[in-house]
Amino acid sequence: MIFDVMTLFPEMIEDYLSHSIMKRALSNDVFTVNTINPRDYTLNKHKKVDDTPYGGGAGMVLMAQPYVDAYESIKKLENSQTIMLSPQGKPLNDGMVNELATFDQLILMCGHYEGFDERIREIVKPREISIGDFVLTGGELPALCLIDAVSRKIEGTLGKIESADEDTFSNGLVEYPHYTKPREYRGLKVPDVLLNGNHKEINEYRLQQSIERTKIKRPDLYEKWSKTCD
Ligand code: 58G
Repeated sequence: MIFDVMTLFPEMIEDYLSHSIMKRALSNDVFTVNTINPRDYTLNKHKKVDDTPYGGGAGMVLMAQPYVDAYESIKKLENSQTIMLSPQGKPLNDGMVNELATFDQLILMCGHYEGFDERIREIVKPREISIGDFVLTGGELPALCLIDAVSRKIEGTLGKIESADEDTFSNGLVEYPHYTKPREYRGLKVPDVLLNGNHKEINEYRLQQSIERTKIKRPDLYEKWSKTCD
């Protein structure tokens, strides 16, 4: 899988991906991340990528030409999709992440300032995705959220031990509580059931905990989950 990230700040993308599990997956060629900087496609001598809005108002708007030319310079694979990260997009969820993981290439468009000249949308016609109902100063964090969430669904990113299908949301429930050493910390003990080696009992306990916690912490998810159970 290839992620092509259009961004004015490629270091933001590269820095995050140079750590931990992302770094391991990249060095194992599980997926590839390229950055494309629209500033490299400017035609003016000051490499200006933004300008004041027609009609007035605060802030700057990203100019169409550098973004469109940068977009057109990207080699498109057959099974490819272009995504603009924006608060106007459809909110990302686990189902969408699974669907996005079926593409061979995702082109991610990150904006800044007050957003994009509308003609970028009209020409590129990207799918718009949001990571939640709030506004950020740039699309890089949402792009990284998407890359992280999608890449961990790809075979080879996570180890067997870190498997994604036991996680919150894959079964519609939040996760059960986890414990590690020591057996007692500040008088708080690890539940006995986790120490007895009976895996049938452990699985039952964990499922019960997942259900209870979902009911309390995420009643919205619990409603959905109980409906899929009838
Ligand atoms: C309004 C404001 C429209 C994604 C800013 C477009 C991107 C939040 C999300 C923008 C983002 C999200 C400029 C900065 C997009 C542009 C970017 N903020 N919720 N900000 O996924």
